[in-house]
Amino acid sequence: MTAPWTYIKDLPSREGKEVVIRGWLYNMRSSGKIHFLQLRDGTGTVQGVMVKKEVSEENFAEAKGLWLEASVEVAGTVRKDDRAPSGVELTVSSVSVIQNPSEEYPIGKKDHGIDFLLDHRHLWLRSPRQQAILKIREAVIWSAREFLRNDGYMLVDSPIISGAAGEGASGLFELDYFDSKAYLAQTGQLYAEAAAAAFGKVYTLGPTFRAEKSKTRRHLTEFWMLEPEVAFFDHEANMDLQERLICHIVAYALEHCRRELEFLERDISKLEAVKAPFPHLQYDEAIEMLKKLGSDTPYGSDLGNDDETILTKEFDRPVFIENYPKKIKAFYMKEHPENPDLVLCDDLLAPEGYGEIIGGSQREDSYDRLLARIREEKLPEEAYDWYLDLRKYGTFVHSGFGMGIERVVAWIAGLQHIREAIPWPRTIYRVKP
Ligand code: NSS
Repeated sequence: MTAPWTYIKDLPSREGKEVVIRGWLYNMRSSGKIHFLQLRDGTGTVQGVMVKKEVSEENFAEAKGLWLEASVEVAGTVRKDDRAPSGVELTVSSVSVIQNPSEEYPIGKKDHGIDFLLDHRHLWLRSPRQQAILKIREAVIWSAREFLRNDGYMLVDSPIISGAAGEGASGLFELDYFDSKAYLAQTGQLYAEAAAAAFGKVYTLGPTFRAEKSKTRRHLTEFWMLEPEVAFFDHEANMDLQERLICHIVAYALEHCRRELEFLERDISKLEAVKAPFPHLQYDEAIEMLKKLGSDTPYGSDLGNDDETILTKEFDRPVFIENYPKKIKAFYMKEHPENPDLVLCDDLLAPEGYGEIIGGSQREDSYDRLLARIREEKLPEEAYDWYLDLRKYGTFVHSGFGMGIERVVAWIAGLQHIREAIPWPRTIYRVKP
């Protein structure tokens, strides 16, 4: 009888047992009498020790001819080994080759340029660094959803093909939609607002698209956004939710992704400092502070990328910037009750130079003022008739925000560039693979 197929992560509990593992050869060393096979199966890695005199001659020779990334089924006995990271290794009794590549694996040990690696993203995903990052991404999404669900939020999916711009007319991907035009969603927000009137506490989660020509380490043309929207939450309650959500995500990553964070050499003490309460700056205070830090961004302009970098290096935890001038923000934001030139909104900026991870606001709930804003911005009124209906039939104070998944992952994982925070990055010059 053949030994049972076992995942590498489960090997420590199978000491002394015979097992079969299925996976790939990611490295090999050989002394002539012993092959050291480095094996991985997606759940972990283990060293297989194949001793010439303990296996058949043909099988030993066959193993020697394996190229990196050969797919294999390896039978052996699990042995305790204190030097191994997982505490075990595998004494190999046989290697059965599923497929041996006929040429050398393109990603070697030498340093490859970023374009080469991105061209080979389909293979690059197999590297330990990319696996660590994508596990952190999965943990970010999972922990956010867990937090929201436990707090009574319902996931309501929003469409990707839409007839109206969610964030203003610039940066829209337009597509031919039979006899008319449609757009790829820039945000699920407007739909989340409608859902909030049905379910109270909701969120959307999905890919969003921006035809932005920004070639920065913070911008993708396709990125994932988590967007809570809450009935009867004002601006203050909205920021409180953001703070609690971010604290939960960071705490979850510290608890469940410690190995990945250590592998990435993330300074964990910096993440441990992320505790409520987060500091708050009003927009004008942020501009003043930036001036002192050497920025020449004038009052009335949005913060630039460099502004976000220098400002957030001053903080050890995320910082809220509140109440921006109306003229640089989206049409749906509620006017500030004490200053009609401002809107009730916030951006949450991650520390250590990372910058904006969340943009949120209280929404304009007056039909007349919202219509006036749509006209002011010269947006096509007929595309927003359904959105205006929300203010016609039982309008309500409500607020929400969008958290950029890749921005949060890049910050938590300590990445230089957002492109590694998504399996298949889409940027101005890249739609393949
Ligand atoms: O444009 S946002 O600031 N806000 C919205 O889209 C609102 N409609 C969200 C809402 O209130 N429901 O984008 C929100 C976040 C922003 O803070 C970033 O974290 C992320 O989305 N974001 C991006 N990530 C990657 N690449 C690009 N281009 C990008 N744009 C925004």
